[in-house]
Amino acid sequence: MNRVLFLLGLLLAFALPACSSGSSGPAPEVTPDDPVPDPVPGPVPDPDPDPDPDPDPDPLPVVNLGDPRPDLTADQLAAFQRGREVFLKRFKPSEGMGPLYNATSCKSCHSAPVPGGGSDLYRNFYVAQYGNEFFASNLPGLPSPVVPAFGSVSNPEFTLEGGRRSMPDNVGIFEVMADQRNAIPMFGVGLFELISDTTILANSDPDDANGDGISGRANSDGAGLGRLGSKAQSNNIELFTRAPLFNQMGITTLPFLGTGATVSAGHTAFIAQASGNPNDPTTDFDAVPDPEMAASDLGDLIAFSRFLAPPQKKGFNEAAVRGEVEFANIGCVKCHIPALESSQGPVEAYTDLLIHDMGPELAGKVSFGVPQASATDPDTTEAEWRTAPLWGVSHIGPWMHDGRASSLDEAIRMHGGEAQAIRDAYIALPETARFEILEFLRHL
Ligand code: HEC
Ligand code: HEC
Ligand SMILES: [Ca+2]
Ligand SMILES: [Ca+2]
Ligand SMILES: [Ca+2]
Repeated sequence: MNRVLFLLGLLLAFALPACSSGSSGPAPEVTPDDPVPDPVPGPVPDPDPDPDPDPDPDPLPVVNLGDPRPDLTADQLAAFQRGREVFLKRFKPSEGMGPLYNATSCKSCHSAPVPGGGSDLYRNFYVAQYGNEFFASNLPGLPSPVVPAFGSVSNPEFTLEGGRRSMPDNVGIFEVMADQRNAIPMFGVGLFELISDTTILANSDPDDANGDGISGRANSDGAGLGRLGSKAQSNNIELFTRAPLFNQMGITTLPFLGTGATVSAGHTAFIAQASGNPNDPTTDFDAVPDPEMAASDLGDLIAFSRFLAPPQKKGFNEAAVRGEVEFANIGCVKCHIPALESSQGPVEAYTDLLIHDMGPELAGKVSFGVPQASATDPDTTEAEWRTAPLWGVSHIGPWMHDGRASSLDEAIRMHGGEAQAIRDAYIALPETARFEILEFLRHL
């Protein structure tokens, strides 16, 4: 990992005011959300210099970011609306929040530009494990690689500084490996569940049989083929709701559908290795009896994530039309596939839902999931990332898995590894052509 960024990240994570809780005494009965004041507006999405002069002659109904999908039944819409309240709700310790947490609501991180979106850098958190390539383990006392920054813990391996946890350099003789994460937006993610394994695997080329330098491969959660998360490590929305509830907020739940929520059966291409049983209840050691969330609220929260509408394209101006052609010509579409077929028509997310080695600069240290076997890639996924969906991409900076890019142009220039040659082709373009590609991205 980039050492400077890592150190900067440490500063970001630990130097910001942690007025939330003193480390001594019982957790106060307040909602310690947003310990940091509203941030100075961070990197703003690139301004759109062209206000789309020619209106679409036959415009689609406008669906704004954060709206529900327009095709929902009345019951689904009602569940979405109730789920939105759960998503916005700040949980209190008396309601089960904690004892360890990074935030007190889903919206704390998925906030920009509207609930369901991304977040600024100050909300970044760490994932960490210790060990070596044969054996990697969560930090002592933690149920997952997510390292909660706040809350009380009795484990002496950790120190608490003003309520914020500090990351040890080592556990025993083993180095601690840590990466940062910046929230990724959730608009349209429910549609990823409707894309079949066959469709996803059709684009994978784990051994780079066609010799184009790109070996996209599928990831899995051990039971079902992955679609969600920065490493496509998770199969379905239920898992990606119960996990942040527990790991980010300390809210325990019973499975809603459990394995019944898995949207595709385990695939024989994968080693059978379960990475957490979806039928396990989550439990913790605070005074509030588990489960801490009613099944009805959990179901509604799942409905909210599942039914968020995908971002809607803006009518393309001439520059965006040319940019779309260049985006295809130089090969961005090899990973950012414009549309994948689903049971409800094409999903225009500009991703293959596969993971790619993006080179040493972007590589992390923590592996997630059980990837498709490959002759060219290791059995673990440290260096690989899911092709980021590009729909709505101009609304959700900062960019890349840890928010290290503060503009779209910078994000593209950071592509390495399998994307290196195509990144170089982008840099070699005349400036107008680069502008047109960015203009295209700003219309997605
Ligand atoms: C502390 C910040 C934080 C909080 C709080 C948080 N998230 Fe996230 N969310 C993230 C990050 C970071 C990712 C990407 C994680 C990864 O690396 O896979 C993410 C990813 C997701 C995704 C997958 C999106 C995709 O494109 O695959 C969903 C769904 C999601 N979160 C739902 C929720 C829900 C529901 C809640 C509340 C229970 C929640 N999140 C709370 C930071 C957060
Ligand atoms: C080899 C596959 C591959 C190719 C080719 C590729 N990308 Fe990407 N792209 C990715 C991956 C993987 C990520 C996520 C990396 C991360 O999160 O660190 C990404 C991220 C991005 C992002 C940031 C999105 C976000 O939400 O943070 C943009 C913008 C982008 N790509 C544009 C492009 C453009 C333009 C091209 C062509 C010049 C291109 N990409 C070529 C795989 C690829
Ligand atoms: Ca709890
Ligand atoms: Ca290939
Ligand atoms: Ca409890």
